Amino acid sequence: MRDEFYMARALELARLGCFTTTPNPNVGCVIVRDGEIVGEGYHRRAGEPHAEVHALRMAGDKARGATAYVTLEPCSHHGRTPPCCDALTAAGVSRVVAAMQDPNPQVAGRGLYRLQQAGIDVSHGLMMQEAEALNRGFLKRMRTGFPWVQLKLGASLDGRTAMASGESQWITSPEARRDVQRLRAQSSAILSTSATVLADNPSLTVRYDELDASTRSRYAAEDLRQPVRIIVDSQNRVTPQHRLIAQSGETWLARNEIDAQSWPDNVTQFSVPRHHNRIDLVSMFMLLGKKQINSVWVEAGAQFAGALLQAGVVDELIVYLAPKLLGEAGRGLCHLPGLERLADAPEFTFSDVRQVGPDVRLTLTPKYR
Ligand code: AOF
Ligand code: ZN
Repeated sequence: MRDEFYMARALELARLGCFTTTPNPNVGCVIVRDGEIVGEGYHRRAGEPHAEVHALRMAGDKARGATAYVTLEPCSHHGRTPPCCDALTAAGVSRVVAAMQDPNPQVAGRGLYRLQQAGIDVSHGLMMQEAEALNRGFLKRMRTGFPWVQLKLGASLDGRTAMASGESQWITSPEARRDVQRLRAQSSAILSTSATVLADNPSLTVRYDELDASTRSRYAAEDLRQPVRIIVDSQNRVTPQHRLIAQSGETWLARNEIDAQSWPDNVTQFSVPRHHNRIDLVSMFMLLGKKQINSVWVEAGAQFAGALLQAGVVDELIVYLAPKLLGEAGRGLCHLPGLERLADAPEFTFSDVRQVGPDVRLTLTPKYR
């Protein structure tokens, strides 16, 4: 019970890094001696000290004989920073409780093994589900090479995204849009398509003053990070004049062929193999994984939403439903060409349902067959 209390605190600390650590995971650490928390820390940004180092610095001499609770196996490699398992050993910690192993092939059990070899009492698996939920993107990328993909959709009660005329702005509420800002801010990248860029000319940024107050209390304005904007643009239709090109942070254009125009320094084109004259989505996500993108937040139209689902690359669907009816002439949520039999209809399970302002947010997991 005590162990769970301290691990819950370590998880809470780890969450403070959820807007800033990418491509690194969120990790928290609590050091306890004689029932007293003597050190605490979390990983804030790649290149900065790991959670354990912050906690050990705070604990100082009190780390000797103490228990360290960490939400992820302490690292054993020299990355941007030296191995945490050595730091814990040098500080004289006598017990380490990890919520889960680090699937990073550079660590993968070696951190725990080396602590054990140093005579430290080591265990793992405490509150593992919570620890998994903390780092869906990092863990999926380390295990499979692919990023974690969330597809956002917004619709009326009858599943319409726009009137027949295409008029679509503000179907969902300001509260839903604030929620989207927070989820964008937690993602490594925001992905959209040239069709959306040409139709709406969006900026696809995180706007600090549009985040809700509780998020702002955990995420300082000076730490604001712009997720990479990724645009699927197989026909090279995006131009340097589109609004997102002028935004701070990076923009990556996924294209079949790279053009010779001059683009600002923060814009990169990358070439992706073709699939039926379009971008091959599986290859693209694999490339994004190689580029250390942990998680992708997709905001696009019905065509692309359908293509992602049919390619089987969606990990989670986030649907905001507004309590309005747009009628039968309105445009549908998802374009699924070739779907004729009910038996072939994509199916999902609800993992969360909650009200956001006047709207409802549904979180669903696809059932891939
Ligand atoms: C830990 N504690 O707080 C974090 C860990 O480049 P580096 O040195 O920052 O190493 C990054 C890797 O270290 C990352 O891929 C993951 O395996 C692990 N992250 N480990 O012991 C931490 N952030
Ligand atoms: Zn480390």
